[in-house]
Amino acid sequence: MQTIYAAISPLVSSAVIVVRISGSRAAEILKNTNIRGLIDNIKPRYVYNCRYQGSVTDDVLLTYFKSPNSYTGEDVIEISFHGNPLIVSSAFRDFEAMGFVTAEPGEFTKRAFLNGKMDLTQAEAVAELISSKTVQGIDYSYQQLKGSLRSEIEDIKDIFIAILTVIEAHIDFPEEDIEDAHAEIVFDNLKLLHKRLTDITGTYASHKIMRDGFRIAIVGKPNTGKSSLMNYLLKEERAIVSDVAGTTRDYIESEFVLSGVPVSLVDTAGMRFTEDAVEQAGIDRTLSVLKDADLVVVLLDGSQAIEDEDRRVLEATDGLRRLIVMNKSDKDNVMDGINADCVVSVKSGNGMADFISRCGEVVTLSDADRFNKAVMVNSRQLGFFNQIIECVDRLSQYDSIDFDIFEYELNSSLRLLSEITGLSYTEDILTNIFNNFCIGK
Ligand SMILES: Nc1nc2c(ncn2[C@@H]2O[C@H](COP(=O)(O)OP(=O)(O)OP(=O)(O)O)[C@@H](O)[C@H]2O)c(=O)[nH]1
Ligand SMILES: [Mg+2]
Repeated sequence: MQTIYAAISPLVSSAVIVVRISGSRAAEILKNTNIRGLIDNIKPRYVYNCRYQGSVTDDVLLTYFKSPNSYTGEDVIEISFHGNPLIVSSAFRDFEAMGFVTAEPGEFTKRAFLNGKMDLTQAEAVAELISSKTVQGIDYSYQQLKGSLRSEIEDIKDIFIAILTVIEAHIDFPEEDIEDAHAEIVFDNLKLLHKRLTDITGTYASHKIMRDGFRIAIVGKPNTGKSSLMNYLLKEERAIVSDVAGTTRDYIESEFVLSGVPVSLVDTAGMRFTEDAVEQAGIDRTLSVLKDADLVVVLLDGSQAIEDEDRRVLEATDGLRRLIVMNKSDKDNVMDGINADCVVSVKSGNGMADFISRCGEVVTLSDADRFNKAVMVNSRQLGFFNQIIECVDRLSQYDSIDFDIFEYELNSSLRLLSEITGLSYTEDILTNIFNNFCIGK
C-alpha cells in the first residue's frame, strides 16, 4: 500500500496545521528534518520539537506512531506546522516528490478498518462523532466507537451459534430424535433474538434525531398562521406574514433551542391543492419535509369552518407524531368537529405557553429514549437488522423444526451480521461508507 498524507486539521490560516503521514515509508520524512539521524530508532509516541527543512523551513512538533500501535495500524508520523497553508502546501510538494500520495476522504479510517483496528460499526461511529449535531449524539457515537454495537452483535451471534449447534448436531446424527428440551432451546432462543434485535432497531428514530437534530414541521392550509407561529417561536421576523393566502412558497428552516434540545423548525408552504405549478412544487416539498419531521404541528384556523383542505392536511399527517393546534382563538371559534391538542392565538399569545410545553414534552421524551440505549443504529445497519428479524420471525412460525431450512436461514443471518460489522464486505460497501468522510479522517 502506498504511503499517504493529508492535513488532519483545516487547511486555513490558524495557529497550527496538523499533517498525518501513514504507510510503511512514513518515517522517511525524517530525512527532511534536523533529526534525520533518528530515522532508524525514533521513539514512538514521543513529541520531538525539531526543524522541518524541505522546500520550506519551519519549527514543528513531530510524533511517530509505530505499526500496529497507530490510528491506521500502519507507521504514522504526525507533524504540527505553523498554521500558514502555504507552509503546508510546500511540505506537501516535498511529500509528492518522495512518492507519497494524498489520502482519499476517510482513507486513514478505511486503513484502520482493513488493518483490524476497528470494525465497520466503529468506523461509522468516527464519522458520526464528528458530524453529530447534539451532545447526546456525541456521547452515543463515542460509545459506538468504543465498541458498544460491536459487542452487542457478538452476543447476538453467540445466540445464533447456540441454536445452530443444536440443529447441526441433529443433522449429523439424524437417527436420534430431537429431544423436546432441545427444541425448546431453539424456540426460546429465537424469541430472545427477536427481542434483542427489535430493541436495537427501535433505536433508529432516536439515532436519526441525535445525528440530524430534532425537526418540527408546521403544516396547514394557507393563511392559518404558520409563518406567524414560526416567528413567535424564534422571537424574530424570520418568515413573511401576510393575509394573502399562499405567502410561503417553499419551506423555511431555522434552529432554536427547546427544553435544552437543539430543534430545527420548518415553516412550510400552505397546503392548497391547486393548479398553480409553483404552489404545487411547494406542496410537494412540504410532503417531503413531513417524512423527515420528528414532530408535525398541524395548524388550523379556528375562526373558519373546517374545509376540505384542512381535512387533506389531517389525512396527510395521520399516523405521524403530531400535535393538532387550533389558532386564532382571539376570534370567534367556528370550527367544530375537531379534537385539537392545543387552542392558541399566536397574535395575542393565548395558550402559547401550554403549546410550547407540549412540544417540549415530545422533544425531551425522545431525548430520554436516547439515554436508555447503549447502542443505536444508522440506516445502513438497520437494513441488515430488518432482514435478520424477518428471518428469525419466519423460523419462529414453525411448529416443529425443519432442520435443513433452519440451518440455511440461521447461516444467512450470521452472514448478514458479518456484513454489519464488516467481517465480510465488498469494495462497494466500503466506498459508500468512506466517501462520506472528510479528507484527513
Ligand atoms: N386574528 C388572528 N390573526 C392571526 C393569528 N395568527 C396569524 N394571523 C394572521 O393570519 C394571516 C396569515 O398569517 P401567516 O402567518 O402568513 O399564515 P401562513 O399560514 O404562513 O400562510 P401561508 O404562508 O400563506 O400558507 C396574517 O394576516 C396574520 O397576521 C392569530 O392568532 N389571530
Ligand atoms: Mg406562511
